Amino acid sequence: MAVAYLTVHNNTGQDIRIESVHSKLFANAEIHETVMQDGHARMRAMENIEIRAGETLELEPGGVHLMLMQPHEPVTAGTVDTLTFNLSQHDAVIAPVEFFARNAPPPMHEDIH
Ligand SMILES: [Cu+2]
Repeated sequence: MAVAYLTVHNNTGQDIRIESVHSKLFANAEIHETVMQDGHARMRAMENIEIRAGETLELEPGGVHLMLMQPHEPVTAGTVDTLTFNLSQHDAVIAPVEFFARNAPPPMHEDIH
Protein backbone atom coordinates (compact mmCIF):
# COMPACT_ATOMS: atom_id res chain seq x y z
CA MET A 1 0.00 0.00 0.00
CA ALA A 2 1.18 3.51 -0.73
CA VAL A 3 -0.07 7.01 -0.16
CA ALA A 4 0.25 9.80 -2.71
CA TYR A 5 0.37 13.48 -1.84
CA LEU A 6 0.33 16.16 -4.47
CA THR A 7 -0.90 19.61 -5.34
CA VAL A 8 -3.82 19.90 -7.70
CA HIS A 9 -4.33 23.28 -9.28
CA ASN A 10 -7.47 23.96 -11.25
CA ASN A 11 -6.31 26.38 -13.94
CA THR A 12 -9.51 26.09 -15.93
CA GLY A 13 -12.22 28.73 -15.76
CA GLN A 14 -14.69 26.18 -14.44
CA ASP A 15 -15.14 24.13 -11.31
CA ILE A 16 -13.84 20.61 -11.77
CA ARG A 17 -14.60 17.35 -10.10
CA ILE A 18 -12.16 14.48 -9.89
CA GLU A 19 -14.39 11.45 -10.29
CA SER A 20 -11.76 8.78 -9.95
CA VAL A 21 -8.05 8.13 -10.02
CA HIS A 22 -6.33 5.36 -11.90
CA SER A 23 -2.84 4.10 -11.14
CA LYS A 24 -0.58 2.29 -13.54
CA LEU A 25 1.11 0.26 -10.81
CA PHE A 26 -1.70 -0.35 -8.35
CA ALA A 27 -4.96 -2.15 -9.06
CA ASN A 28 -6.89 0.07 -6.71
CA ALA A 29 -6.60 3.83 -6.17
CA GLU A 30 -8.95 5.61 -3.79
CA ILE A 31 -9.44 9.20 -2.74
CA HIS A 32 -9.35 9.44 1.04
CA GLU A 33 -9.86 12.18 3.53
CA THR A 34 -8.66 12.27 7.09
CA VAL A 35 -11.29 13.17 9.64
CA MET A 36 -11.02 13.62 13.37
CA GLN A 37 -13.33 11.34 15.28
CA ASP A 38 -13.33 11.15 19.07
CA GLY A 39 -9.88 12.70 19.08
CA HIS A 40 -8.45 10.19 16.59
CA ALA A 41 -7.49 10.73 12.97
CA ARG A 42 -9.37 8.34 10.73
CA MET A 43 -9.45 7.83 6.98
CA ARG A 44 -12.57 7.76 4.93
CA ALA A 45 -13.07 7.14 1.22
CA MET A 46 -14.44 10.06 -0.79
CA GLU A 47 -16.67 9.69 -3.84
CA ASN A 48 -14.94 12.54 -5.62
CA ILE A 49 -13.09 15.82 -5.06
CA GLU A 50 -14.44 19.18 -6.13
CA ILE A 51 -12.00 21.97 -6.93
CA ARG A 52 -13.38 25.39 -7.76
CA ALA A 53 -12.15 27.38 -10.73
CA GLY A 54 -8.70 28.79 -10.08
CA GLU A 55 -8.32 27.05 -6.74
CA THR A 56 -5.58 24.74 -5.52
CA LEU A 57 -6.05 21.64 -3.44
CA GLU A 58 -3.16 20.27 -1.44
CA LEU A 59 -3.23 16.52 -0.96
CA GLU A 60 -1.20 16.24 2.20
CA PRO A 61 -0.67 14.23 5.37
CA GLY A 62 -3.63 14.68 7.69
CA GLY A 63 -5.89 15.79 4.84
CA VAL A 64 -7.06 14.52 1.49
CA HIS A 65 -4.74 11.94 -0.05
CA LEU A 66 -4.68 9.13 -2.53
CA MET A 67 -4.54 5.59 -1.25
CA LEU A 68 -2.89 3.17 -3.63
CA MET A 69 -3.58 -0.50 -2.95
CA GLN A 70 -2.89 -3.88 -4.50
CA PRO A 71 0.33 -3.24 -6.44
CA HIS A 72 0.68 -5.31 -9.58
CA GLU A 73 4.28 -5.92 -8.56
CA PRO A 74 6.42 -4.82 -5.59
CA VAL A 75 7.01 -1.08 -5.52
CA THR A 76 10.29 0.22 -4.13
CA ALA A 77 11.68 3.67 -3.37
CA GLY A 78 12.40 5.52 -6.57
CA THR A 79 9.65 3.76 -8.50
CA VAL A 80 7.63 6.19 -10.57
CA ASP A 81 3.92 5.64 -11.03
CA THR A 82 1.60 7.35 -13.46
CA LEU A 83 -1.68 8.57 -12.07
CA THR A 84 -4.65 9.41 -14.25
CA PHE A 85 -7.25 11.75 -12.84
CA ASN A 86 -10.63 11.28 -14.44
CA LEU A 87 -12.53 14.55 -14.41
CA SER A 88 -16.17 15.32 -14.99
CA GLN A 89 -16.67 17.26 -18.23
CA HIS A 90 -12.93 17.57 -18.91
CA ASP A 91 -10.19 15.46 -20.37
CA ALA A 92 -8.32 13.25 -17.95
CA VAL A 93 -5.12 14.64 -16.42
CA ILE A 94 -2.02 12.52 -16.09
CA ALA A 95 0.60 13.08 -13.38
CA PRO A 96 3.75 11.17 -12.41
CA VAL A 97 4.47 10.39 -8.75
CA GLU A 98 7.65 8.97 -7.26
CA PHE A 99 7.66 6.69 -4.24
CA PHE A 100 9.74 7.04 -1.11
CA ALA A 101 10.20 4.51 1.65
CA ARG A 102 8.42 5.27 4.87
CA ASN A 103 9.23 3.76 8.22
CA ALA A 104 5.92 3.95 9.98
CA PRO A 105 2.34 3.90 8.73
CA PRO A 106 0.20 6.91 9.56
CA PRO A 107 -1.75 6.63 12.81
CA MET A 108 -5.00 4.68 12.81
CA HIS A 109 -4.56 3.66 9.22
CA GLU A 110 -4.70 -0.07 9.81
CA ASP A 111 -8.01 0.22 11.62
CA ILE A 112 -9.72 1.63 8.58
CA HIS A 113 -8.60 -0.46 5.67
CU1 LIG B 1 -6.05 6.46 3.43
